[in-house]
Amino acid sequence: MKLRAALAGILAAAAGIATGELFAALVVPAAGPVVGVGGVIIDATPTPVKEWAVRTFGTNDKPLLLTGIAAGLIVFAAVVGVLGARRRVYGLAGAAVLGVAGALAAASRPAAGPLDGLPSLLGGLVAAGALVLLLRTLSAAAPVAAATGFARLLDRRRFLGTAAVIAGGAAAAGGGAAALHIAGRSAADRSRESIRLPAPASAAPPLPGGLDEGFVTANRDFYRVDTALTVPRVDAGSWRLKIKGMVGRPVELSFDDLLRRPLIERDITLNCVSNEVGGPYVGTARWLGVHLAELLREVRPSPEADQLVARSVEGMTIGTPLSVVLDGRDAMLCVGMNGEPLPLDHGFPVRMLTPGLYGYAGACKWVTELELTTFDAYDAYWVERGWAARGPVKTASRIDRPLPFARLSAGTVRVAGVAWAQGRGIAAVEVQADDGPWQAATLLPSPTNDTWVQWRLDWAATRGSHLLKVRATDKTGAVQPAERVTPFPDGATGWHSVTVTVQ
Ligand SMILES: Nc1nc2c(c(=O)[nH]1)N[C@H]1C(S)=C(S)[C@@H](COP(=O)(O)O)O[C@H]1N2
Ligand SMILES: [Mo]
Repeated sequence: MKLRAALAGILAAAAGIATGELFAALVVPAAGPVVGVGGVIIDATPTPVKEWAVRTFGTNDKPLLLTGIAAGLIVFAAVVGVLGARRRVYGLAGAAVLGVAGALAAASRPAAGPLDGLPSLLGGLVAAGALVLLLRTLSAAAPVAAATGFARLLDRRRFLGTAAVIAGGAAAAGGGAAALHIAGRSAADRSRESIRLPAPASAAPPLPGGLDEGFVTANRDFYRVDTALTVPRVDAGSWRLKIKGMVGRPVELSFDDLLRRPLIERDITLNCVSNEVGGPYVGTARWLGVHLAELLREVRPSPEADQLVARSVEGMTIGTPLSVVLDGRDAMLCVGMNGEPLPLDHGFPVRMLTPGLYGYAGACKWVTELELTTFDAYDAYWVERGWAARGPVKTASRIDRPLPFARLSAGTVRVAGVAWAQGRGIAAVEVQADDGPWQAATLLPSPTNDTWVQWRLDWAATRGSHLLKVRATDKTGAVQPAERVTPFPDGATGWHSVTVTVQ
């Protein structure tokens, strides 16, 4: 009896959630209950926990969060089922809690529309109805002790029959919602595939010869960091960019308007402020886009404005110092990445990119609005969560070869890696084995100061266990600091090291 009641709770919740998801997919595609609740959890998660999750699970952090939500829901629904079998109102209250919590979560999302609470409310109603139907088959039964074997069998069949119908309905609704999402994704894919990017008016210089493999990061290997539980699917045809706020002449641009402007093409390294020393959240691509400073001058920013806030379709906000965007560097609105339209994951159809700033401070993906304002007047998403308002990248270097704990043979060993200080450029990289002297590595040519530099050193490896360390010096002459600090609040520092064994 308890088992069946718990199962009733779980099935009713599944039916409610699946109906809510189907309704959302049909009417308000970005407002599914699960994504709404997940988004609230992500935004409310304290920064240290978030950092730990990104560090520990990387890009798997989101599937893991969804699994966690599902597990929590199953336990909650089972308890509601058992309580509801005792007193119907407990069951109804449980369904109401689910529906209202989902609706509040959806309505509180930064990009929420007026209908976003509806899918969850509908889901709550369906869950309540399904629960009542299932519980009725239980309570209609004669007291178990008095029931004959035959009565008990009939009873169980009534429950199983109702349960099967509700499970089938939930599966159909859930399947329908999933199919609609896949169709939506392929609509965005089709929009992306139909785009022909114009040739740049100002092409990137050809890459210098003699680079090692991996100077440019392939799109599929490019790290991805964002708070979006599902990748926003934007149709380039209906995409618009508003430029507004403290400007003399606000404008609204379409994707074609952007493509009609002279495009620049640049090789730029992008990295995440959350990257640990030696970490993977850095990559280099050849970006194609509109020069942002030129565009901004046309809207005539007020001299009082000092912050450019980029807003994305899913409600992310990223604030960039206006002086940085206008100081002559190649801040861009990107439409292309490595010869293709931007991949969906990397901000299709348009993202911002500011060389020399961490992604959270200058690289808004799926951007749809640029507002000129002041730092006093507005804190962007990550700044509200304690990260530094301005995010210049710190000089960093990484050993990519040999791998940590590699077993090597004595003799000449090639040590190699990358170093970056976008905007300033890298002047030198040095490697130290144990307490030995710092040895100057060879720098491979780099096309501009906005990309990383590949370096290599042939090291005379002797038997034993060794600690290899790397440090870089930027072109202002500043040596990368040895002191280890965590990524929070404005980027990690410290020298990357690997331990190897030489036989
Ligand atoms: N809309 C949106 N843009 C965003 C983010 C995000 O969460 N949402 N994350 C930022 C961060 S923290 C980084 S490091 C870069 C990562 O860009 P990538 O995923 O293309 O590598 O995007 C930035 N732009
Ligand atoms: Mo980031």
